[in-house]
Amino acid sequence: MIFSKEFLWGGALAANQCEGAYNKGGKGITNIDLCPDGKNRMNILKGNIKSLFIQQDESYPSHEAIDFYNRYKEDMALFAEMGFKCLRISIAWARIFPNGDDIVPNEEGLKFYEDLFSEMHKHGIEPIVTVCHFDIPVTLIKNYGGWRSRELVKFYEIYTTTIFKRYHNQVKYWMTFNEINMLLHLPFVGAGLVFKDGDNQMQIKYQAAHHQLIASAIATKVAHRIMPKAKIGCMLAAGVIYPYTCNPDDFQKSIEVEREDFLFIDVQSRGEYPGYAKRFFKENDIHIEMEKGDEELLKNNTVDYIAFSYYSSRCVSTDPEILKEITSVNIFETIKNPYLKSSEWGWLIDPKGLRITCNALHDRYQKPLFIVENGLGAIDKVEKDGTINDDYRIDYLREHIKEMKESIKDGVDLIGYTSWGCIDLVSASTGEMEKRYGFIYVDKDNNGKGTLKRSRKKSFYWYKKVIDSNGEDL
Ligand code: BGP
Repeated sequence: MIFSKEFLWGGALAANQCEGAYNKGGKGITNIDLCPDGKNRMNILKGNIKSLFIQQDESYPSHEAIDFYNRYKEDMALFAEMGFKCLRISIAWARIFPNGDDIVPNEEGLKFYEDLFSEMHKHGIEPIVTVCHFDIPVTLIKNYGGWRSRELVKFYEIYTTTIFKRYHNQVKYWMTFNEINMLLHLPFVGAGLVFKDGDNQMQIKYQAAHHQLIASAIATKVAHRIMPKAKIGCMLAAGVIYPYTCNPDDFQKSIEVEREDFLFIDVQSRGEYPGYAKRFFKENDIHIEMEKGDEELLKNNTVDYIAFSYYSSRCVSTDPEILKEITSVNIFETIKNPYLKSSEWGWLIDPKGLRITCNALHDRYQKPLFIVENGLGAIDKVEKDGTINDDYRIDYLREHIKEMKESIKDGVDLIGYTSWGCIDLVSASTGEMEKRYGFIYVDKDNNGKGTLKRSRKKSFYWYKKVIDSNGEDL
């Protein structure tokens, strides 16, 4: 048996992509509630187009999503049927503090997650909780400029302290920010940043990143005080970066690109900005404004485990001719790797890259690792008899789990695996419903039409078998 008896098998969701009920239960509006589907979406996610009010002629996928808010009991029963040991969810900040800067939390929101956690425990499912998975109360963006303002540190501290106190008996595993490095690529999503012409975007992004890193360290400190047994993790959008050739310039570039992401985790796990970051800031005229005590705070409050998402590897080159071949995986740019196939959305499929990524993170941080997102976004076809034969998804997951085994044999301390979108949900990048990741199909299309009925795909039965056999029967 390669996986330990305690290995946490499960699935992962995010509030803004599954809950819906965007204005119910006292919840406030968030940045994600203002990201419509359609042609402007990507520029809004990047902070290049400002979208701070709901427009009547737009449609917003997060508003209904898959209505998990009202249907979670039914969904939990299905997760339990698959044998889930854990479920990763996120708390919507705006359900707890609708504006973000409210004095008193919203009891209805607090109660919602308390009931959700009780329902999980009823089924023996351990909650794995992301404190902030992209959604930020929009008032914090309108009145403070999102994470560019240091004031958000205080609001985040009040929010996290509130939920840690309320759920300390129900939740042991926490993550402070989902894919913290996403802030560099989708700044409106990752940090509520909207840019004006002439803004020094790099300066604003790295200052916002510093605020999040400080907020994360404070939350880690508070969590350890309130819940001595809790485990607090950081969360990285990960994936090995290959040099396109053995030209040393290509290799050096791969290191530099990888460090853009590692920078965040180096701070959260090792407790300080690495030397390469200082050089990068200096050479790019970036000045991080720090307060007295920031360095000690970072040093003394590092995370307990490293969580990460892995969908794909990337490949970089310094050759202008090769650079013409650029495509994108997730929202990252990459050279098309001739050794790899890609998904219907062009994301490169690289199971071995997962083993390489696990080993790199293990070698670098020597802390437990948790794969909290992995999966294949694909179009599923419902057959006349109602079956959904998603063998492509099973193949993808099987090959990745095989490589997880290899990494455990390599000595990596892997504590769990939650595949992304274990029930179909809204795509973060495109807003589509038909980019599906789930073991459970949700009857809803890209136009928002459908009954929202849930049904089991072929992969549902396969994953149940995987969990039953603790990863032996793939
Ligand atoms: C990650 C996010 C998730 C999720 C996933 C898949 O970056 O943490 O929220 O959505 O990517 O991406 P997409 O939904 O765009 O297919």
